[in-house]
Order: sequence, then C-alpha cells, then structure tokens
Amino acid sequence: MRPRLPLRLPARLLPALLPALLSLALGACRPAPGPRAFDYVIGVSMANLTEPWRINMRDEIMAETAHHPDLRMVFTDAADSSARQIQDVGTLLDSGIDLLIISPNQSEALSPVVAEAYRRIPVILLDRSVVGFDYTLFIGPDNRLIGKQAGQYVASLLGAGGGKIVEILGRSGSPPVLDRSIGFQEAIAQQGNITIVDTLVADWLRDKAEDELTSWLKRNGPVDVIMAQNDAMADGARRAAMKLGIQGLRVVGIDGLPGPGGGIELVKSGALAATFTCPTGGKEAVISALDILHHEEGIPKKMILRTSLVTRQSIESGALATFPRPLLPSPDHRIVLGFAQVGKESDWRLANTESIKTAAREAGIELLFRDGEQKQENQIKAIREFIAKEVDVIAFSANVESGWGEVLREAKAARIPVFIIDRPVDEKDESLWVSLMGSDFVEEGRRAARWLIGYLNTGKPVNIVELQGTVGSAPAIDRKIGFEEVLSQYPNYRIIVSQSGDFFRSVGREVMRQILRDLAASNQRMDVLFAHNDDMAIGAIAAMEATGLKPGKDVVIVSVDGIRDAFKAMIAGKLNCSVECSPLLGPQLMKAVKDFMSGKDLPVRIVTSEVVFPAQVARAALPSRKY
Ligand code: GYE
Repeated sequence: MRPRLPLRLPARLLPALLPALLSLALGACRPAPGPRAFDYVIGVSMANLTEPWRINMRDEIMAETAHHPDLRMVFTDAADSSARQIQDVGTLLDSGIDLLIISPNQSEALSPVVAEAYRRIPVILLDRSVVGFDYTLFIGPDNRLIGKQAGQYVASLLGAGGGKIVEILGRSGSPPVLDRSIGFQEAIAQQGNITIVDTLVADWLRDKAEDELTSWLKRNGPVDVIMAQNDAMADGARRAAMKLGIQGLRVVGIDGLPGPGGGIELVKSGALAATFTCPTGGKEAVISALDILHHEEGIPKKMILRTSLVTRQSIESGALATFPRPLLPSPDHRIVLGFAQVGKESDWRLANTESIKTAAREAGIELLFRDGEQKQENQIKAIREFIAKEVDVIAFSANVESGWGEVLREAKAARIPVFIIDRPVDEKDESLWVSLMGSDFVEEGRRAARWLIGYLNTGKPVNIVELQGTVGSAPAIDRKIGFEEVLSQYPNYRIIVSQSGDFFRSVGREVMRQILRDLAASNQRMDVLFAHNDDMAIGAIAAMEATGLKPGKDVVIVSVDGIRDAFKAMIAGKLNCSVECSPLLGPQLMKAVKDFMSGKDLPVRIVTSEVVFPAQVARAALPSRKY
C-alpha cells in the first residue's frame, strides 16, 4: 500500500504545488485502467498546525482516514492568518477537492469564503463556526458551556470563602476565546465572593503564558486560581508559579489531551487541579464527510461534542470514560428500546411516532412504545416501567422541560443509557443522557421573524398575535425567545396577544375564536399570526374564515413544522410561510443507539438540518414532503 502521509503544504508553496500534487494524487495513484485507487479528495484547511490540540485534530483525521482507502486528505496550514486561510481555501477549491473541512481562524473573516465554498461543494466546519448557516455540518464543542462548567468547578474549588482569579485567554479574535470567557464569567458572577482580578492574553502558547504570568505575579502577588483556556497555557502558568516559589496556587486548563504533556497527564501528576476534555472532532469529521459524499440521509446541521471534567479523582475512578457502557448479553443480542412519547397532539407528533416505529422495525430493534397522552407523569411512569423491565436503552421526548432529574438519575443508577429526541429537558447534568437530537427551536423562532420582516418590509406598526405551543415545553419557550430576539430590533412590530393553543389544531381554533372576539370588542387590528406549529395555524385559519377574514391576505400567517396540511394551506393562499421542523428522527435515533451500543462515542447534541418554506415554493415542494 502506498505510504499515505498527510499532505501538509507550506502555505506559501500551495498555489504552485497543490495542482501538481493533486494531479499526482489523482494520477499517480491511478493504476493502469481499472478501478481508481480512491474516490474522494478532501481539503482540510487548518487555522494552524502548531498548537498541540490542532496537531491532535490532524492526527485523528489521518487515523480515521487510514480506514478508508477511497479517501485522500490535503492539509493546508494558515499559520493563524485569516488572509492566508482565505487563500488556502480558494486554492483547494480551484484544485478540485470534493469536500472541504475547515477550522476557521476567525469566524467573521472566513464566513464569505466558506459560503462560496458551500455554493460549490459540501463544507464541514470543525471546532469553530462561521456567521450564518452557509455550511453543511458543524462539528465541535459548545465553548460557552465549557467556560460555564469551568466556572462552576472553580467556584466549587474555592468554596464558601471565595477568592481571586486570573484568567488567561487564547489568541484574540479566535472564536473559542470569547465563548469560553463569557461562559466562565457568567458562572463566576453567580458566586458573590469570587473576583476575576485580571485577564491576560497568551495566544494559546505555554511559554507566553509563563512569561505573562511571571511578570504579573511579580507586580501583583499571588492569587487563588488561574483559569487558562487551554492546557498549554495552564502548564505555563504552573511553571510561572513554581519559578516564583508560590505555593497553593491552583491552575485549571481546557483540552484534556491524552499523551505526554497533555492535560490528562498534567492533572494526573497534580500539576493542574483539573482540565476539561475538548474533543477535536477529527474522527467524526471524516466519518461524516463520507456520509455526505455517499449522500446518506439525515445528515444533521450540528454535532456538539461532549465535554467532561477531568480531575485526579475522575481519572483514577475511571469516570473519565464517556457514559457508562451497558454490557449487552451477546453481540447478536436484539436491543430492547423503551420509548416514552409525548402524545398525539399534532400531525408532527404522529409523523414522529411513525418514524420511530418504522426505524426501530427496520433496525431490528425491539420497541416498547408508550404514549404519554400529553402528561409528564405518564411518561415518567413509562420510564420507570422500562427500568423495571431492564430494557437496554430508554428514549423520550420531554413534554415539558422541567421535572426529569429524579427519573433520569434512576435510569443512570440502573445503568440504562437514555437518549432524548425532539424536546430537551432543562437538567444541568448532561451526564444523565447519552445524546440529545432534534431541532434548534430558538433558531426556528428567529427564522419565522426574519421571514416576516423580509416579507412585510415595512416601517408601519404591525400587530402580531402569537399562538404558543404547550406551556413549559422547550419548543414553545425557545421559539418565542428566537422570534422576540429578532423582533426586538424592529420596534414597529408588536406582539399584542400571546396565548397557548397547546400545539393542538382544535385548541388553536378555539383560542383564535376568542381572540378575534376580544380584538373586535377592543377595536384592535391583527396584522400577523405567528403560530408555534402548523396545526394551531390551521385551526386559527378556520376561526378566521368563520368571521369573514381572509387568512393569508387580511392576516399574514407564519408557523412552524412544515406538515403536508401547511403546504396545502399555502397553496390555497391561506398560510404565508412554514418554518421546517423535522419529526423524522427515527433513523437518527436508531443509528445512534446502535453506534453507542457498539462502543462509539456520540455527540452530546445533534441538531437537525432544516429550511424555511415560503408559500411560493409550496406547490413544487408538496410532492416530496414525507410528513
Ligand atoms: O412543533 C409540534 C409538536 O416538539 C417540535 O411538538 C415538537 C413540537 C412541534 O406537537 O407540532
């Protein structure tokens, strides 16, 4: 087998070399006429290839690539220069790559060239995102959450007495820096007696952190904790304190890389008090790239990778291993999955149930299905039944987001992994479930508002009636948040009435009937209806027509889901826009269950890829709608 080295090109030589190299890769690997040696060339644009974490990312990519003879990787190293990375991407595109994996040096600066790439080939964002959604898939950590977890840990380290902290940041402008710092400072702010006395910048580099902190400590004296945004800088901070003979200063880092000098070793040796794993996503990027190139269905929009606290105690207790793996009786054991469904409130829910049942059947998974009939207590009862029956896996969609901690802890104590689909819970302990998969409801709310603003395009007063979903449910809470977040920039848009239709079509009709009576009595005008789902919008349309109103004309209507009846209403001119929210989560859930049970690590969050359907596309789109 030809040695398959990662092609790492000095950026300055790239423009000249890459075409030749690629023709070599494409040509020289091609034996005499017959099947090609490989099918795909993937360009990997790295912000830099000097930081240990990025070198680890490249190594993970190459290790996974080695399992796929039909793949070739071409790496570029932008050496922390956005201008150079823009040039790298252009050169990679012009040399004919099939897919781009990019870890942007800076989000804003790289957004345009990523959008251009996305117009031509699939693009996977790795570790850092861009502005907007012009990409195929994002894989990376939730940096704000990492910062928050670090803040919570430091608070627990300092205890009731509190203390003083110095924060050491990575390179200014680098996307994780801001998010990690925001999350960290938010968590610290919740503790009244902890002060961040200063913030230093060390560009992710160990020696710079050592120099910066040495001079700071000489000027200001000791503090209680150093919070560094990566382990390399944390190690530099530790060296500074040691050099100055300062005892008792505790240092916390992020990355948790294995191997010599990595965060795991630094924690094990006591050099660091703790670190947080920050998976690079390199392996997931290669696997997802193949799925995309093979046109697999159900490619998500985001994969958020799990972060775990690493302390000496967690290393020694083995808790560092991701989610405790249940032991299957035998490799050919038929997995038994207990699923607790919300109910039957909407066409969306019916389609979701059908998707789960069909996918379980096709995956050869035995499904115990329980309908919660819109009551959380029924779902909790069903989960307890699954625990008592010792199923292999539990999955559910949370009717409302609160009140699940106890039963989730019972499932964990029984070593039964839990998957959450569709509606998340508001539990802070993410170790209570393996993975959450579903839509970004806040973004759906934003999309509804952005469409409305663009459609009306007016500075005149716009009166909006909002039909909310189930009170306390994540989609109702978050769609409202997203809708109002965008609307807050347009003061002429006002929500004059907001009531719940509980996601039911019938309730949407009754609530709208009453709202229309109240508006008539108070001589108020309704210009727009924003309904949190299509079913309530369709119910409201019936109520409007009963009063002689022309829905879609007298009242502009935007809703969420994208069910068939919404497309029919749009074709009839009664609904103006439906924001997609896919219920077809069955295949993704069953794949995740099988992957997990076969030992694979899973993202802690998988976000579905979705679009917006304005009425003008409804007729063409309806035939291909699957729910
Ligand atoms: O919008 C609605 C269903 O949880 C996203 O619940 C789902 C929502 C969906 O009843 O139609």
